Amino acid sequence: MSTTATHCPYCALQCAMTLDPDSAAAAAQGFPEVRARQFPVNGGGMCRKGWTSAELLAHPSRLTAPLLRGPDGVFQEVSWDTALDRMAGEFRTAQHRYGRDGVGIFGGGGLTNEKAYQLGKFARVALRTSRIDYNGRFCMSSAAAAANRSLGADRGLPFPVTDLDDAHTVLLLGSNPAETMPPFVQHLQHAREHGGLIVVDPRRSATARMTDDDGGIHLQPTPGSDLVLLLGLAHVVLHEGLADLEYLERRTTGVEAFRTSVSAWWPEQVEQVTGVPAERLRRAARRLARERRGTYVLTGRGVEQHVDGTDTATAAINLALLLGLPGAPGSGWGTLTGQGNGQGGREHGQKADQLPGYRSITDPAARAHVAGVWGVDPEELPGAGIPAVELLTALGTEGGVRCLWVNGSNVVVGAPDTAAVTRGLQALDFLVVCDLFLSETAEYADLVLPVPQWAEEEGTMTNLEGRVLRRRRAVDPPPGARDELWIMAELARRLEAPGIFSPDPQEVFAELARASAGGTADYSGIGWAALDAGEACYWPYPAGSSTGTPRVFLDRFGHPDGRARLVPVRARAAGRAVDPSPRAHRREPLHGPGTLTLTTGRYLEHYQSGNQTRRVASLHGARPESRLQIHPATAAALGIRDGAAVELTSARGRAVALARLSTDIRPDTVFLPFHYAGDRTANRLVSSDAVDPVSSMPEFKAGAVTVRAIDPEERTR
Ligand SMILES: Nc1nc2c(c(=O)[nH]1)N[C@H]1C(S)=C(S)[C@@H](COP(=O)(O)OP(=O)(O)OC[C@H]3O[C@@H](n4cnc5c(=O)[nH]c(N)nc54)[C@H](O)[C@@H]3O)O[C@H]1N2
Ligand SMILES: Nc1nc2c(c(=O)[nH]1)N[C@H]1C(S)=C(S)[C@@H](COP(=O)(O)OP(=O)(O)OC[C@H]3O[C@@H](n4cnc5c(=O)[nH]c(N)nc54)[C@H](O)[C@@H]3O)O[C@H]1N2
Ligand code: SF4
Ligand SMILES: [Mo]
Repeated sequence: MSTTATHCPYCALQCAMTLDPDSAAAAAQGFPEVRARQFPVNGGGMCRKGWTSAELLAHPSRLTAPLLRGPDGVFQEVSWDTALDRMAGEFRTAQHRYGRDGVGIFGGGGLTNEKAYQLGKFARVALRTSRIDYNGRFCMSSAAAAANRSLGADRGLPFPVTDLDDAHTVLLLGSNPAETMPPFVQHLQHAREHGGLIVVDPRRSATARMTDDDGGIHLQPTPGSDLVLLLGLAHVVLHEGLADLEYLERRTTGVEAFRTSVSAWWPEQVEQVTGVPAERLRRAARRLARERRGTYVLTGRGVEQHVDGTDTATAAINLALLLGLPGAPGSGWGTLTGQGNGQGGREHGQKADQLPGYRSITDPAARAHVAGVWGVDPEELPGAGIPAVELLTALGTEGGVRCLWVNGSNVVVGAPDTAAVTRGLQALDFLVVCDLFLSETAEYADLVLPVPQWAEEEGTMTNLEGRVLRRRRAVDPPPGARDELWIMAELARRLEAPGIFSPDPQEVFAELARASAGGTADYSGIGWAALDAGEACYWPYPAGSSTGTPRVFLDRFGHPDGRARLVPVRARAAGRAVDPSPRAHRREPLHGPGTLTLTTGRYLEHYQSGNQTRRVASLHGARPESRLQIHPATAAALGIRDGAAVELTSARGRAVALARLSTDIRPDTVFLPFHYAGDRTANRLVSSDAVDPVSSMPEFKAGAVTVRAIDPEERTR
């Protein structure tokens, strides 16, 4: 009777679920019963994380009161008034001392649209700081930059997921949905049965294994060489006359410069750089070009989280354009968005250079429009801030942020070079963290504020298809928790901020819709009533529209001339251009002798920094340890046995893990999950020195490490 229809708290698939707090099972377990609900994206399925998500609602280590660090360094529970007075006071002091940019905000792609929007507004209007960015910078920024540059708009999947149900050929680049979005795999079934699943991954991942039967193709390049692989696929398509010339003529610009840019990349040259056999590459290209309708190109973090991630994502779009896929019925290009609200979270102003509706903060017309909605003078809005890596590396320094509010991220585990991040957090004058649990980041805070969880709040989320969904409250939050909209309203009052900061999510959504009007991500026609009625609200959904836009780009691309751009991109290794000439066709070794390439990623059972899933008993039980996936031949050469303790060392630091020998990985590559804390943290090894020049994405997927067996005693907690 009292069941609530909502969506999973975790990833961007946003599987539909029903929560029942009153069933017999709920009474027995002490938290709501979770049931999967029929919905197009999940087809009634869910993964283990979704099934166990409600366990955290009643978790004993939930934060239930504001915690202020006392002079003795110990957290003490304080009242909300004390906490907010202090927070507002610290903001004021830091801005008085260091200027407006002395205060910064770090948001997250898991926040509802309302919270993400209000956070961006709070930064620009209440604090007037430019220093705001968020963890989506580590996630979707390369794919977003590429889509904006090539297609003029960034909606992760520009078509409904269910369009894939009819696909006969799907190229999946650096994406492992069998572990990262298990119910999504049902949409690949048709392609799989037709021998058309092509997976590009240096590991024989759970997804790559799906190509084993039915004649699919697994291409296993060395990490970070995907750009070359894509140039090679484009070369074959052009050389063999398989490009869709009519489409290129009608819908794109730049084809001639593009042709020149790939001309040297014969499959044999590509093989030298990537290790992918030339014939397999040709086979993949021919399969992709077989029939336009039913063919899709999709990317994931494996190709995007690199210093050349934007160019690699661009190369994937270029290939799709050559084949005539984007915006053509029954075919397309897309990227699989990651976090629960990774799509909506990148549209409404958490990003350093952005205003709501996917507008640019440097565009005078956008500033005027949004300032009008906010009731402030456009002159008062700050300019563009700095991206996450820069923001985090300058914490506590001259000219850097001195007082930081982290809301929806666990940077001590999820950000690159965690030792440097930790030093930065310690150098701050004041750190506030809002979270559900005392995360590794919150442990460094001066003030920790407890917020409600997904099933305790109302709001909206935008899933990986750009479809806006309702998140609904099924149970009350713990008495001491307060949601961020209320927190921002209280702070705005204390800071005497202009404009309105409503604590009511429905009011905030209505304002967001107005602020987004006329922007790329236009929500102005979406009302909560339509969302509650279960309508499929895909953006752009301008006021007056009755359907929104399930498929963008059908008639035109987002650029003013309506055409897509073929953007020529060049292959680089470690910052140096790769020479495709036959004489120099070996790629410069990325790393010195004795080093292995470290790539990082995910386990099915854990979510991101693990702050949530490491607390779920059955998930922790299934994956209690970080395991280094290493090829048996490599392990043998290093004297490493299966299950042995190992230490990884990079230029940045060291981390420990247990070895898992597996022939599913290239001998030159090792894989580590990034879900673990302390000395297991993979990001202790990841550098923040080099970032993608366009997106500021760090290199998460191709680092240089040495590995050695260690005495189990050395593997301390
Ligand atoms: N279980 C689980 N699911 C999740 C999440 C989670 O933490 N846990 N997080 C969510 C989020 S935020 C995101 S962004 C998505 C991410 O979803 P995915 O993109 O699927 O996740 P990853 O495991 O990071 O990377 C995918 C694959 O890329 C491969 N790879 C590594 N380096 C390279 C390379 O250089 N080239 C190529 N071609 N492949 C490479 C890895 O071996 C891995 O199998 O997952 C979402 N879903
Ligand atoms: N080495 C390596 N590093 C990576 C990646 C990789 O592949 N390899 N992937 C990157 C990617 S794709 C991503 S998305 C990032 C994620 O990086 P993180 O930001 O570290 O990810 P989460 O663990 O999701 O952190 C979210 C935090 O917010 C809390 N939280 C949840 N809901 C709410 C809410 O409503 N309000 C508030 N205030 N807090 C909430 C959670 O408890 C958690 O502590 O990691 C990146 N880091
Ligand atoms: S696939 Fe994603 S949305 Fe679906 S149940 Fe798993 S974590 Fe939740
Ligand atoms: Mo992500």
